[in-house]
Amino acid sequence: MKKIATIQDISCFGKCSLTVALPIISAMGVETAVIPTAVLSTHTGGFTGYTFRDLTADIPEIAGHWKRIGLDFSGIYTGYLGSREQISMVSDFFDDFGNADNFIVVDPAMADHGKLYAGFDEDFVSAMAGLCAKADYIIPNMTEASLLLGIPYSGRHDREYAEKILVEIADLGCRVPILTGVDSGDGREGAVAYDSENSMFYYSYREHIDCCCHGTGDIFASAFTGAVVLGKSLQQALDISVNFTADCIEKTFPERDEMWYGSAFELCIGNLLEYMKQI
Ligand code: PXL
Repeated sequence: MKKIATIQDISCFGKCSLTVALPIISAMGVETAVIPTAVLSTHTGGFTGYTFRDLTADIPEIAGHWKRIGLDFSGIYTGYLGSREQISMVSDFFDDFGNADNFIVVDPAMADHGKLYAGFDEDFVSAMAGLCAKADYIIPNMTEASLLLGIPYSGRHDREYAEKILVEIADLGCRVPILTGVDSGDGREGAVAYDSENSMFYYSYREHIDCCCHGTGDIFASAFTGAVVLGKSLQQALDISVNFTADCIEKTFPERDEMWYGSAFELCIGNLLEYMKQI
């Protein structure tokens, strides 16, 4: 059975990071080993007064034990990280567990809609850029991509701009950057990837839905990582994760007042498994 190690926080309520990655990747039939970086009572988007238990000291302890018992993984996937210290530990984890037969996905989850998430600053952004340089795949949104490049967030989301940004991000060191939230120009929205090894772009779009739910970046990255581990090509993995994410947003749309904190991804897991068969 294939195994993925994923390193991110547990937001106990709010559906993101590990509470999204674990069910989605497991449902795909991939064993999911987790290193929780922190336990929060809720995620930080839209809630106030949340608790935050820092688990930084546990990261090298867990990794050290895993090393001693000889674990290895087909994929390593990181999401929201709480501090520069955690980024540096995750970077060590990549050195210890990354190899020629597996791959690393970094979702630089730190910003959206032109703004950094609460608690992050420029130093955090530059540490995250260093981590991205070690990854095979990174999955920023436009805000995160602008931060990684040190350019202002322009609000532009079109394909031409996405291609330009992707080439510049690849120059930072990552093999395949993937931008989410790209506007196709004909009423659709999706993701564009750039494989810097063959200089090819890959596109996948679905009809634009005028609803934005928290945690969709985590849904996309989880499905993408699971699909690549299971042997899907870059184009297939993009199509699977774009369609699954769009389904989740569509399902949430009628319930958006009640579901303002997350998406109804649970109702779409069957669709994901169908896409895995069909695509
Ligand atoms: O979905 C990204 C994410 C993950 N974890 C925590 C967050 C966020 C986004 O706000 O606050 C704790």
